[in-house]
Amino acid sequence: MLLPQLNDPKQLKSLSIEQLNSLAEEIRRFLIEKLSATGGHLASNLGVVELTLALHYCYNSPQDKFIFDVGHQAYVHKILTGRKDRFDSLRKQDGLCGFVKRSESEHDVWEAGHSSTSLSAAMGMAMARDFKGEDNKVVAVIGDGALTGGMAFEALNHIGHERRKLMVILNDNEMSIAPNVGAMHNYLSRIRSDRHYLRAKDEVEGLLKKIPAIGGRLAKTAERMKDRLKYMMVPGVLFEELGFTYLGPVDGHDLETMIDTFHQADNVAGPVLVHVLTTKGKGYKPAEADSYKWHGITPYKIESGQVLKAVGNPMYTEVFGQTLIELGRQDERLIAVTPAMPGGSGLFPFAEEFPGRMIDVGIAEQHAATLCAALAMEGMKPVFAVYSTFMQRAYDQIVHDICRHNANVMFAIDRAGFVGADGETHQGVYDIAFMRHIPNIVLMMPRDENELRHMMKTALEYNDGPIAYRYPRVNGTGAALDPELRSLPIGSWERLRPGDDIAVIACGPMVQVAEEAADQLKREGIQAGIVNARFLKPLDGSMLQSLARAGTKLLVLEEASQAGSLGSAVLEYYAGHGLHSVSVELMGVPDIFVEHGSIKEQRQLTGLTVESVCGRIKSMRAARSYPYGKTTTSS
Ligand SMILES: Cc1ncc(C[n+]2csc(CCOP(=O)(O)OP(=O)(O)O)c2C)c(N)n1
Repeated sequence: MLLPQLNDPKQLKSLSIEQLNSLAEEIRRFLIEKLSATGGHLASNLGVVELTLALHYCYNSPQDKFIFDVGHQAYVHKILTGRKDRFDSLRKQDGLCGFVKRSESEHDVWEAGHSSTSLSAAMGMAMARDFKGEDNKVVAVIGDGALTGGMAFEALNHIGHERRKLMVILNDNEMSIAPNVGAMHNYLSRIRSDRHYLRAKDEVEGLLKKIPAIGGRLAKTAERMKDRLKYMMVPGVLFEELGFTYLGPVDGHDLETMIDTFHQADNVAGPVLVHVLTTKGKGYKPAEADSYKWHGITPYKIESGQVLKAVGNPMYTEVFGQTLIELGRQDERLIAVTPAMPGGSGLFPFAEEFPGRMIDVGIAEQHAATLCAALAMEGMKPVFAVYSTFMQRAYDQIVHDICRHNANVMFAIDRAGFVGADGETHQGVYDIAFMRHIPNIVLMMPRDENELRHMMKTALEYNDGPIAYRYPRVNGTGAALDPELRSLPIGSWERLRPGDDIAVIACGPMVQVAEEAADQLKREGIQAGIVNARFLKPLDGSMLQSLARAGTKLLVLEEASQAGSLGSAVLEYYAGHGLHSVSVELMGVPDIFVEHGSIKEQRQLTGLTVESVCGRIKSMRAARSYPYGKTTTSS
């Protein structure tokens, strides 16, 4: 056993290829066992065991910089850099992060979570190195999925132009989370499958030079023929034309070849792209057979591969997916657009019923947004199905192409609120703040899955511009689902409970938290009102006016960044209407990045719990009010 003694990647350098291979097997067993208890990104990590070993064998981390795109495939790197003993805490509160994390280790030099940033980061580090006159290596590891992201293309363009020394390892396993899509993917597949035609570029050029020169017009034709031949025979010529030296494709599970290829890459002066072919899920049969399912997995039984899932009400995502089918039957203009998350967004059943009406554009949120704008302007009914966190990428396209055009795009914003184990890079807590100030858009959030269905109907029938519904990554409340879908009046809130002199204005799952708090307070003789702020934009002005007239103290409760979200909107409303004496307090996500843990823990950490709401309401009742949420406890 080599793994138990391994604490520093330098130890790898004295190992033979044979030993490295047996270490690879130990690491696989370790991953399969540890993740069976914690869950995590198993398939991606099983695929990069040899690749990561070869990197640490050939280079000297942390002087040499390894940048992992997305950062979900860095478990092996963590094991090799002294963190194997912390794997029981993977993705748990205060435990090992599921992504690269600089505070964990000096070997973690670049953090991510969102894809396609690694090449820009590598370029920045290579430039800084050159400016400082240093000579360390910079290596970016990017998957074929992450390569579909626009940022990656922007960086390739720049790197190829600058021609600085850096290495890009393209980890090609043909999968994004779902099977990879796109023309680049098709190109890589051709390289994979046409391997018997492949020759090194020099060899092909040498061959072509042997064709005797001829004069005149014939020569031009011959030159064109030579170019064609080169394109047919040289693998990766596209990357060569972009300014990279292309090496590969190499078998990403053959350590010896990979190490040789890395040494070869070291002798190249400018940027090198090493194309590595790997099998996602390598070494664990269930994961190899269905790497989509095993990309990110919950705990499982090792022998059977049976996944242990908590039972509960259907998730909001599932209700969305099913309801979209109902709506798709009603309106054949409805199409769903996903940036590489067809499964996570619950769209597979829709795609099955309506082949051709679910469009996976790859990891391309910006493109997806603008595509939706154009589809809408030509009379289609696009639903942009996107996670709140990844939508951040498309902010400009939402402003410039969707909202400015007032295009009839529907947004299905999934994972709105805390997301749990994926942690700070994935929290869906900013979209209210970065959407609600954009002219033309309507923003909704349902308090339960039944209301989500009505919101989806509302969105489909709304023809006055962009409209979004956002929903959380949790199980539904178990609410009965109305068979008939209806449109909600735009901007209408719902008064769920009357109160004495205090009311909670809440949205989404926080409505349930408010209800539980109100139940608890009722037992203590306090009647707290509850308002379901189901429209985050426009607000329900008449409800806000009537609350103000009644002198009700207000607590705005939301699982979204306190700065700029619903609470801010309410304060702006009262300020804008000269209602300066209304007492408003805010409970939302404070000004911090909330790390990995369970959603429950994340709510506890930020005070979005029944207990905290009860405490706040009591203190509000005991306080003398001042305008704009300032309060002071009466003596
Ligand atoms: C901007 C952005 N959109 C979507 C995702 C969700 N996502 C995480 S990993 C992944 C697939 C990455 O595929 P690839 O780079 O090939 O890595 P693999 O897991 O196959 O090794 C996707 C779509 C993301 N992390 N960032």
